[in-house]
Amino acid sequence: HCYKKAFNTIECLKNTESREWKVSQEDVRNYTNLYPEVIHELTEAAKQYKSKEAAEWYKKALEYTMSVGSTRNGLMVVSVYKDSVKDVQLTEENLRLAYLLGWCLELLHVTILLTDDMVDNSHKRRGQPCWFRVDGVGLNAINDAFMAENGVFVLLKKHFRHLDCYMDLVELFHENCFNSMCGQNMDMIFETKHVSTFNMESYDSLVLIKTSCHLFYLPIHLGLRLAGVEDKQVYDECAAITFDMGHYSQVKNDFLDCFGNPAVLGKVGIDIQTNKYSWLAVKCMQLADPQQKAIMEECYGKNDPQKVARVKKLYEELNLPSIYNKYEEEMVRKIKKHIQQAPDGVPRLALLEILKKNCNVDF
Ligand code: DMA
Ligand code: MG
Ligand code: MG
Ligand code: MG
Repeated sequence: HCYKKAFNTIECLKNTESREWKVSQEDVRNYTNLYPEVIHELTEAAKQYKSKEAAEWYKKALEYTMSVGSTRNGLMVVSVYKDSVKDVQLTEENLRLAYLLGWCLELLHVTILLTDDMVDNSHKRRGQPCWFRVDGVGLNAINDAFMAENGVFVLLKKHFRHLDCYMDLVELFHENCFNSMCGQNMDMIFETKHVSTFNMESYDSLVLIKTSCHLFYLPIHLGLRLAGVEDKQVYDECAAITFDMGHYSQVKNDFLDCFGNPAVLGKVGIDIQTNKYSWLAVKCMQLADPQQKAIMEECYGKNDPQKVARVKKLYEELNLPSIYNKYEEEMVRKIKKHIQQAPDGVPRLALLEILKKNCNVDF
């Protein structure tokens, strides 16, 4: 029920839907069609130095984690690119570069998800067991995450080296990967904090770095850079918008971890058991009276079904689902307004498209 309600915010965006989106069905098809080629190129790269077995393993890991259906992340790059260049520049060759850059982004995303699931001790991702839980994989997944990350630079070198923006693209990947990993590290450190110390200010700084950087800042800035945008104001404006998008997206992720339907999400939430610095826990501590705080202190972060159920019940007693819905509505409205009022040069249609699509899908 809550899950359904959380999606009602899409209503907020309905009146922008009539316009044509930047990403067409043809883009989705062309982008998806590149998948075998991307896998092939990466596998071939791994085959150098006569490492046939390693290449086969790499292929298996990539095919398992970089699903052909996960187009959302990569297509953000395409959307921004298409919205930032003149129509005459939309040649087959240029679009192909945008799709390839999208796949590079997906590869970095896979890197982060691979390590995230190990650190979070998760069970499922995108509807299947996490890669490290697959028979015979285990800690090899650490190496696979490095392989995925470095695959980004294999593809960049092969396809983008001749372009002026090559070094900027490389730097964007390096910087945002570094920032995201700092964020993941912070997430792990925050997990050891006592729930009585949870506060919104720390939550905001965590989310900015762990989610916004790779999920929104990177794809949007890659698209701008590939398009050759030089206006600093455009980059700054986009950065501000991506921070809010990241916040919105992580709060949603935290909410659904507890109140979402695992069958729809493709993963099972364990934020309560693992003492996560989740928006729900932070909000709960903000609103709780001393008695309710005591319940949290006793039950949060414990791997005990009864205690987990008690925390969930407390969240409901404090009306967190409806507070969440209000947060979501206000945030979507704020981001939408920010986009609409952004100066020319900012890819407004692409950003609205990203906002809309992000309402439907999780990581
Ligand atoms: C951080 O949040 C996510 C990433 C991928 C930086 P999380 O661990 O809550 O994500 P998820 O719920 O998808 O595991
Ligand atoms: Mg996780
Ligand atoms: Mg995590
Ligand atoms: Mg989560």
